[in-house]
Amino acid sequence: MHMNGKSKSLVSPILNSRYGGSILKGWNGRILRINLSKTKTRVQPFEAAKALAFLGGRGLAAKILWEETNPGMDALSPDCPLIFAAGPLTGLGFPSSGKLVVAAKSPLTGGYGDGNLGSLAAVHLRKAGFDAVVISGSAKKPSYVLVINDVVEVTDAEDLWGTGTFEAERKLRERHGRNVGILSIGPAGENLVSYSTVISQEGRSGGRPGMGAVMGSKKIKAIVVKGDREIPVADEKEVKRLRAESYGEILKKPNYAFWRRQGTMSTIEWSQQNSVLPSFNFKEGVFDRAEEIGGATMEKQKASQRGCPDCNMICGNVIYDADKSESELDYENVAMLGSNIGLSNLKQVAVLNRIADEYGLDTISLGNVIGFAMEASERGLMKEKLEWGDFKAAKSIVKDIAYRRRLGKLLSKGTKLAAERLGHDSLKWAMNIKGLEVSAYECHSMPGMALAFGTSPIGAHHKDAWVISWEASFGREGYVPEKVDKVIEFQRIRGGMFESLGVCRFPWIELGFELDWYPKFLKASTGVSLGLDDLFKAGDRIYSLIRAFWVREFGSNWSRRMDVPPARWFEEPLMMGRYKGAKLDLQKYNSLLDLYYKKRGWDSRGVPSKATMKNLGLRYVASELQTYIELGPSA
Ligand code: PTT
Ligand code: SF4
Repeated sequence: MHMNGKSKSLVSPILNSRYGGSILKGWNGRILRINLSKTKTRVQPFEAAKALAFLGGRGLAAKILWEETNPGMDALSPDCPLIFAAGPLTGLGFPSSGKLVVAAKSPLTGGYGDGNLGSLAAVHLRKAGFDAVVISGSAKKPSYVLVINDVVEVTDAEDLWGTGTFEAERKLRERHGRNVGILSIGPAGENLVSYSTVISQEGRSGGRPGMGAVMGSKKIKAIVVKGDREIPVADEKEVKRLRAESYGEILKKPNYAFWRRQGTMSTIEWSQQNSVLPSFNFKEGVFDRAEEIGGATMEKQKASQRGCPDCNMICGNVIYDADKSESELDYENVAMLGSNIGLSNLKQVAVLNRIADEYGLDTISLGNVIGFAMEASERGLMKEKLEWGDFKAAKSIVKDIAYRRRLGKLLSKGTKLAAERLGHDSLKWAMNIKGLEVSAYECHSMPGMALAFGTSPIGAHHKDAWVISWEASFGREGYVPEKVDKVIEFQRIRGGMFESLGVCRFPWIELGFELDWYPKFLKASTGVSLGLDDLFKAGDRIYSLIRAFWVREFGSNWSRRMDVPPARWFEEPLMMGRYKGAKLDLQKYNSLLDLYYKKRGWDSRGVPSKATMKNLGLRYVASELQTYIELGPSA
């Protein structure tokens, strides 16, 4: 093993390899456990029954968090585990399968938190023989974890602490070679900013609800992983055949060429046309200078393209920013750090985006807190002067947030806490749900998307149910049952299946790559025949388990109000654009929420009933949950 001469190993390097692995193929059947406080590593089996019920990725992470946390635990305490979980399709070379989930109790929301990122680390983790790595305890001093197949070390990282993620990754590559996977945190994670994330490959970020801070609280700067083993599969010939055929199928999709040119960036134009581009802290859904930050403008400046491993749709578009550095753009980043704060110079937006990656801050929450501060300043609620679109001020706030100083200290805890401190009516326009800031879709006239945000398992994130483009064509302003069905359908596919199999959802959502491929991939690699319905049922199981986690955390403070979006969307109509005058109706939103609960088998508080949990094989969850809150027998 290659090691830096100056590094010191803090943990016995040889793993206890007593567990040979899964009786099923496809899964490794092994979870790497690292306890930093006890300086111990071990391999825990990931049993077949658990794998079949929870698949991997988010499902596995939710199960571990349910079992290994107690309600009320400080998310940043050493006992709270930090989980990196790949899925059974990760690392097998299927299209867009280089993904993993990073999960922990969230220091931002106090509930379940996770994120999904594409990284070589996902592929290497699986090839090192693991399905997941779970880190608990805390190192005594800054360290990084090095996993090379079965050899694990926790190594001194004092020379890396304080560096940005790009520099840390560069240095670690110099030390361990180009062909390793690296996940790191920046100063924001080290300083425990509540929405700090884990970064990889200078432009992949995961774990919006503060997974970076959880890693920082354990004093872990980075995880470096290298694996060169074959993952055992059930039918090697079929895996090879499916791989070749499916990549070819993606190339044939009509939207492929355009996607390669613009990736997610064309959503700026789409959102503007549909009056859902968040502008001026979600006050409006149109931005008069949207064109300047749109996909077409990006294309003219595009310098190169990057992506996750094992993907022929690579979608990270790189431009040179105003500081002449490379910055990888995506829709959410540009909307939140552009129109939402009134900034229309793409190169300046790209600077904010790049430094967010270097400090390791989530761009969505960042665009929200900056927008919130600009609005507070405009209303005269704080002494700092912050004009809409002021790039210089925004840039210095980003740094202050990462180091938690001056105004950045208040903003480093997210909009909910900032509004609670600021007072007046600011909670109404602190754009978060359950404490997680809303991602870049304005919902004054989109009740279905508002419901998707309201019922997302991590707080207001779009990844589980991006129903907005369907809703725009279906009939946007109606409060009809079809919208509830669509939210649940998408949550099953995106939030359940994709998050747990370890694959990217873009081939399906952006190009129409058929869902039927995934059961085929799973059968060939694991030998197990799980149809889409089985995968959706696993999704429902995972959803109810995560909901139980939230309810257990909040106990008698849990309320359905936690599934309701901020007051701005209900009380302040849009003042501009085609949908001028539009706002959501609270009573009607609540009737959609009631129907959603009913269809999920949750009661009128949004708590899964005993019967629902029993049907999903979660009887043990119900037994425990009812020691915290009374459960209804049926919904
Ligand atoms: C994701 C969220 C998103 S969703 C974006 S852009 W998007 C923002 N990206 C950030 C970033 O970049 N830097 C940063 N400092 N903060 C950022 N915050 C925001 O984080 C990403 C792609 C994208 S680009 C999306 S939609 C899809 N997301 C997937 C998902 O969630 N699951 C899945 N199975 N497949 C997905 N495919 C797509 O992946 P979070 P990535 Mg991200 C720089 O992590 O916490 O889930 O928040 O993963 O590897 O960067 O790929 O218009
Ligand atoms: Fe990553 Fe984009 Fe490929 Fe998805 S489509 S795996 S986000 S590069």
